Amino acid sequence: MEASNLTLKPLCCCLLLGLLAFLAFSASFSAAETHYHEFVVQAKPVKRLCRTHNTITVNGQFPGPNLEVRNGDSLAIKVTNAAKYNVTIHWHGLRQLRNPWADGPEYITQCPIQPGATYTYRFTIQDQEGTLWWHAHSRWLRATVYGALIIYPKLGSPYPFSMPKREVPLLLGEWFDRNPLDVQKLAAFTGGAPNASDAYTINGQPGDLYRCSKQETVRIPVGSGESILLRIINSALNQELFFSIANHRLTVVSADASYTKPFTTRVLMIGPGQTTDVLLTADQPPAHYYVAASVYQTARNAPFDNTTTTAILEYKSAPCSSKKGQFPPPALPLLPAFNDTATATAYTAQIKSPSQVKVPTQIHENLFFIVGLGLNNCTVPNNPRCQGPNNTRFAASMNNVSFVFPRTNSLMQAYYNGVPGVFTTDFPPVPPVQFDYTGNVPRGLWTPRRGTKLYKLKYGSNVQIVLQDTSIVTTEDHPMHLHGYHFYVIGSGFGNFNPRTDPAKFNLVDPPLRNTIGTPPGGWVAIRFVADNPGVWLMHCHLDAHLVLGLAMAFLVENGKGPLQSVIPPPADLPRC
Ligand SMILES: *[C@@H]1O[C@H](CO)[C@@H](O)[C@H](O)[C@H]1NC(C)=O
Ligand SMILES: *[C@@H]1O[C@H](CO)[C@@H](O)[C@H](O)[C@H]1NC(C)=O
Ligand SMILES: *[C@@H]1O[C@H](CO)[C@@H](O)[C@H](O)[C@H]1NC(C)=O
Ligand SMILES: *[C@@H]1O[C@H](CO)[C@@H](O)[C@H](O)[C@H]1NC(C)=O
Ligand SMILES: *[C@@H]1O[C@H](CO)[C@@H](O)[C@H](O)[C@H]1NC(C)=O
Ligand SMILES: *[C@@H]1O[C@H](CO)[C@@H](O)[C@H](O)[C@H]1NC(C)=O
Ligand SMILES: *[C@@H]1O[C@H](CO)[C@@H](O)[C@H](O)[C@H]1NC(C)=O
Ligand SMILES: [Cu+2]
Repeated sequence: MEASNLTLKPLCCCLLLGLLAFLAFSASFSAAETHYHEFVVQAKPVKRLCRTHNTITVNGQFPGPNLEVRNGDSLAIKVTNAAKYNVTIHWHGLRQLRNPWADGPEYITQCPIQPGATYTYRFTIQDQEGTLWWHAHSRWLRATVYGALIIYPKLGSPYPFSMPKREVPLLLGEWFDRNPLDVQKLAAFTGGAPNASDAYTINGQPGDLYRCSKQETVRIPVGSGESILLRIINSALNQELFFSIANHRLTVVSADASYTKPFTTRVLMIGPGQTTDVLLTADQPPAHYYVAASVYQTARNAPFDNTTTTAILEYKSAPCSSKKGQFPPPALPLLPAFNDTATATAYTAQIKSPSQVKVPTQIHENLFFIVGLGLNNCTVPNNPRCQGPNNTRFAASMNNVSFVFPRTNSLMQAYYNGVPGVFTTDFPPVPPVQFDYTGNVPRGLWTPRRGTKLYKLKYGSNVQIVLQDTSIVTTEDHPMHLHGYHFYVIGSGFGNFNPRTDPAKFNLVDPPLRNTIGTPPGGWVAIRFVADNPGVWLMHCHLDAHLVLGLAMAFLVENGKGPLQSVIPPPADLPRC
């Protein structure tokens, strides 16, 4: 007995180390009203999957620092670009009321922070609480440049659920065993699909099921009977993910920093850009259990990363049993098949606001946007730049406009300063051609046109958008993200949206409030919001592989007439192109 206890000790010490690391991770909380942070974007050697890559990080950390603030706090984040690439930082899901200057998407609200330059993002959190995140918004840099942005309720204001014993941010990511910008560059050259990632990660670590990764697997300690809050963020570049924890039920309490009617589930589906907070009660026999995420893939005939990332939920009282002094291998949760749209759809449909909400009913702008891929034909055969299907290059569009990012100015700076020639405001409110969007689309309709087109909204107008996926190239779930706003998701369905019958099924009572929502593959989703935040706001697919192909558009929300209804003046240090 004695001897075996001794041999067990070093192993059980690992638990303690894991706990200490976890405490350090979550101890940076401060109740101060203004938070000042320095972000240095810099290359740093990072070893994953047995190889070391010079990785773009913030402050040498991968993932980057998690920020913890309270509703009502102000932030000033001085970003210094010590890397060799242009960069910007986006504060994903923050409304940035009247302050597009702090939003971050490059060439939309600001010019990039060039190597050697700095820019300080200054903003205030107004009436938002929950889990958001920040990430680079320049080409594919967000593959490694991201972190959590956790907003606690104001002091003295409790959660609408019982206080968890502990909170754990879990950032799901994708790791490429090469420079992600090279993967993007190669795809931009060939016109074909970009390479898939080599691993999924949880807080930057692939976990036990990958080569050279076992030592660093993320551990989540928990006491028997304790309740913990997991703040799950899908920061993966190009993949929707299923997420589950062996033997445990999860109670969803918030999504995209809006509280939800609590419901329990064994599996989550979470798209890039989305966040989901879940409560977990450690009510199972003390042991180790795998926390796991794997792909939900809807595009047909596309290669994808079919691996599974894991972390370990470790009960502190788990017996370090067995003769060899090892814990029994943790149980793996059963994850749905990669194409299990039925499970994804049933899960998403359960997300609702906690009680009745004020959905705009009198609609001033009734918009219908088709979203999806396309192909550009090439004339010269066997052109190395045309490695898409049958000598083509992939494209993507909304209402048949493939969005072209300006290069000489940002849209917001051009608008504010009255610089002509950077954009037009003729983005079509409905598809220029009507056809059977999810049927057998004639090949002649597959090629979008290019443009930098904005859609103008009057301040205060009530907007409804139906986002309709198409079957051009492939049907697919596109996680659509709107900057500067959150919106009610009032309905969704498969096939073509029917404007005569589908609105009768809209949920105008307790729809969820979100900032990112997926189009069901070969289906539609309807959203509503009030255009009460002036500025230029990007709406785009949060699969970066699609964003760079042009699956984006932007709204130009005009100033209102009231005193607090105009865009504030830009900060003096706003980067210029
Ligand atoms: C893409 O994948 C192919 C095949 O696995 C590999 O040979 C190539 O090096 C990869 N290149 C990039 C830039 O991702
Ligand atoms: C993905 O991996 C799972 C489990 O490893 C395997 O059963 C399945 O066949 C794979 N699917 C594809 C499409 O490769
Ligand atoms: C999922 O893919 C498998 C092949 O890997 C196929 O047999 C199955 O029918 C597909 N399921 C759905 C719902 O498309
Ligand atoms: C490519 O060409 C083949 C043969 O003509 C055809 O069957 C296939 O549908 C084409 N694929 C696309 C994406 O156009
Ligand atoms: C592209 O090529 C396909 C056949 O390969 C043809 O059907 C289609 O009309 C062409 N599109 C354009 C815009 O030229
Ligand atoms: C998109 O525009 C191009 C060029 O004007 C046209 O050839 C194509 O048919 C259009 N497709 C759709 C879906 O409107
Ligand atoms: C970086 O940004 C500047 C200013 O917009 C631009 O001129 C330059 O081409 C960008 N560099 C790259 C590599 O995109
Ligand atoms: Cu997409």
